[in-house]
Parts: sequence; structure tokens; C-alpha cells
Amino acid sequence: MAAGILKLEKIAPLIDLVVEVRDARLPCSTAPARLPGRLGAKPRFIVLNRSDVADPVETERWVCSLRRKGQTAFAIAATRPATVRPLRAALLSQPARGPRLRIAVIGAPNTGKSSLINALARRKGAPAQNRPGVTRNTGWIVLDRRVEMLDTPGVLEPAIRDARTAWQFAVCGILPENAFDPEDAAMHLCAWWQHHRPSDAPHSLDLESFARRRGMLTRGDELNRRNAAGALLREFRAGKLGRVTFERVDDTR
Ligand SMILES: Nc1nc2c(ncn2[C@@H]2O[C@H](COP(=O)(O)OP(=O)(O)OP(=O)(O)O)[C@@H](O)[C@H]2O)c(=O)[nH]1
Ligand SMILES: [Mg+2]
Repeated sequence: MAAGILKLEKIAPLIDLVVEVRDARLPCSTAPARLPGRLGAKPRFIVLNRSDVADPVETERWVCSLRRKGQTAFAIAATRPATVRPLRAALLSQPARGPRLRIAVIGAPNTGKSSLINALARRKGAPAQNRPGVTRNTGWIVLDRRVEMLDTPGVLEPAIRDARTAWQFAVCGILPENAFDPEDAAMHLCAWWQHHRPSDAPHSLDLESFARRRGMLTRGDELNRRNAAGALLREFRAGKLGRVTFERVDDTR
């Protein structure tokens, strides 16, 4: 991790612009606490990714709020290339200091940095997988004749300020799977769901009825809580339980 941050510091002088990728479900706490070295002083675009699984009204509010504060912000879903077009056009119109505009894509683990680069470059140049820690090295990827992008590993781990942020990181897939107990994370999500579930979510959420609906109970009506928790987290992450934003603009004012 420290070595990764050192690398970011070293590449800072080469960079014209930083694209900071955050999770649209946690737009506040997935912001890196501090950008290393001179990267913090570069022009920056803030990108709220995974907007396809976040509450669309909240995402719109976040983008407006960031723009009102003078920041350049976009909501995208890197896995849906059409949503990336306005960001791509804005990047291509940015001035470069040298023959090519050099952009670093940074952010927390598993927020979709490599997927974004692939969507912008319109090809699969950067390895992307659904677990944190996939990108291990930095690497340049050409976006067009005069723009290149640097994929970076998710070394800028955001601060886990409290127990709530910890379980929300766990359910959003930002923590490695071996860093939390899935049953515990699922229980927290079920408790949160009681008061905050999306208006179009048909059911309240508890492990047992979830497992029953999915036919996951054994013949003796026994619940394998670990398996049920794993399935529940997978469905949540894929947006199948509803589109959820944990951090609302109004809560952070
Ligand atoms: N639903 C949804 N999934 C996404 C989106 N963007 C990325 N993903 C998925 O999220 C997973 C992680 O994406 P990556 O692009 O590897 O994330 P990363 O930030 O590069 O991850 P590290 O390199 O490990 O830090 C992949 O399975 C992607 O398909 C999105 O906008 N919506
Ligand atoms: Mg990556």
C-alpha cells in the first residue's frame, strides 16, 4: 500500500488531470482522504460510478451539489458505455501541457477505475474484476491520439471512520472478502433496510425470508446463514434488491 502511494507521488509530475472515481452509493466516504504529493493540486474530475445501482434521485442531487461547489462532477456506470460519453467528451476537450493529455485514474479499491478506462478507451486494455486489488501495477492506456490514461491500483484506501462505514464498505464490495464477516454485514444491511429501503423494493429484508424466497432452506427447514448472507450480498451489489444510496446529500450538510 505504502509502495503504491509512493508510486503515485512519483508519477504526479507527469499528470495533467486526475479522475477520481467514487462509489455513487457512498459518494462521501469513498473519496480518498488526501491525494499524495502534487496530485492534490492537479485539476480534478470527480466521477460517481455504479450509478446504475444507486438511487438515481440521490445521484442527481450529488452531482448538482458537487457542481455548485465548483467541482467538475459526472455520474456514470462504467459498465454501460453510453453513460460515459459526456465524461469522455469533457476529457477530450481538456488542454494538455505536452503532446498528449495525461490523465491518472485514482480511487478506492474496486470502485470501477479499470472498467472506466476500458469504457473510455472503448476496448478492454485494463484488467477489471469484481473484487478489490485486481490492478496491481500502474499502466498507460491510449484513449485517442492525444490523450492517454494511467490505470492505478486502489491504493487510496478511504478512511473507515466508524462501524457504519465499515459494514457499508463491506456490502458495496470495497473491502476484500476476507476482511469482514458476510453474515454480520448482511445483518447490518437488513437492519438498515427496515427504515431506508428503496420505495420500489417489494420486501423487507431478513436472512431467513430471503433464503426461503430463493429456495435456499434445506429439507429440515434449516438455514445455512453463511450461504444465505453471501447470496444476499451478491444480489445487493448487482442492484437486484433495489437501487440504494447510503450517503445522502442532505445527511452530510
Ligand atoms: N454494476 C456496475 N458494476 C460495475 C461498474 N463499474 C465497474 N463495475 C464492476 O465492478 C467490478 C470492479 O471493477 P474494476 O474496474 O476492476 O474496479 P477497480 O477500481 O479497477 O478495482 P481495483 O483495481 O481492484 O482497485 C467489475 O466486476 C466491474 O464489472 C458500474 O458502473 N456498475
Ligand atoms: Mg483496477
